[in-house]
Amino acid sequence: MDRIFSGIQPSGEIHIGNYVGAIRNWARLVERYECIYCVVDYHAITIEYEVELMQQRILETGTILVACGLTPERCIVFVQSHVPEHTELAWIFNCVTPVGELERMTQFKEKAKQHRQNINMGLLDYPVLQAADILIYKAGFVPVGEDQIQHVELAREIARKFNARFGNTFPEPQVILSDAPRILGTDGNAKMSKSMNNAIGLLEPPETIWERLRTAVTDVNRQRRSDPGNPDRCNIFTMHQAFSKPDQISYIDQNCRTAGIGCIECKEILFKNMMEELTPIQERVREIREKPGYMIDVLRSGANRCKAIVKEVMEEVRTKIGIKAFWV
Ligand code: AQP
Repeated sequence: MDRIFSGIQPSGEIHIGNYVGAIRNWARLVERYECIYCVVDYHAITIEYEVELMQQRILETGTILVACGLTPERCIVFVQSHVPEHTELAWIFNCVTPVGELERMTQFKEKAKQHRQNINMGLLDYPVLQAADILIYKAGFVPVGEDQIQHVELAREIARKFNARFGNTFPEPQVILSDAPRILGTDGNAKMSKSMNNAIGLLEPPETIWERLRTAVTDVNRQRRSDPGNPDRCNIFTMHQAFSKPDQISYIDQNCRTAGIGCIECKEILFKNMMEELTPIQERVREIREKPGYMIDVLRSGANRCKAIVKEVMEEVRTKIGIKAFWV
């Protein structure tokens, strides 16, 4: 079975962009692949964060993954820092990665603008650690949202450079995109992000979710109820494509263009469909939270399963680069 790896940062509230862009797809892929999913806490410390909240966020992120169907019976879920070989391999990859490649990464440029007061090495090195996360499992596929395509391309390049210098070791991983690889925020402008005030949280109560949808930007050219709209320019329509049934999607497409329905009616249909999908997840999250120690066991056994895999790969890597303990 081919192996899949992907990760999510515990950098804030998981939102519906993370869900339809990544997590929901991860759950679908467990049937066909050997899947390893990771809460990437070392990535999350590359921006300012609240130390006292981190442990809780890591646990909460893992809980959401399990509640979305990524149970330990179907795949591995673990925390990046629990398997320190990821950072060891990142250091080795640093030594084959040109700095110029990292400086041209779109995410680095955007984050550097957002965090001018803290443009640290970790922010620049982020994709190298990501490459190590993927390649340490020799994963062939990486299911991510559109924003991560460039980083996976870099992981391929790092694999090529390592293989060329030290001999064939790593596969070149391919991206798998979901059917909703880019959801904009409620501002209808920027990518929905944990760190921006434009997200709809997966665990938010229905009243809050409705309020965010009700006020979300639609096609800006549709000023009045009687104006025809353009679904291709409307982020609510993109969300319909992720949450609504095919007949509803074509109903909305046609009736938006002819002003047959207004934006509020369109949002009400979306809200109903969204809650149908989110309510069972929210319930499962509550159930998991009530089982003391359950998540700790999931994450501990996930880390142990990963350690068995990475031990062999790191021995191979250390040998190939000429650095290994003399007694091994
Ligand atoms: N808006 C989005 N639409 C589709 N997919 C998305 N993803 C993130 N935002 C969207 C995908 O979710 C997975 C996990 O993302 P992440 O937590 O590792 O990092 P991120 O892309 O940086 O997510 P955020 O929410 O934007 O967080 P911050 O604000 O902390 O940077 C990835 O597969 C990502 O593509």
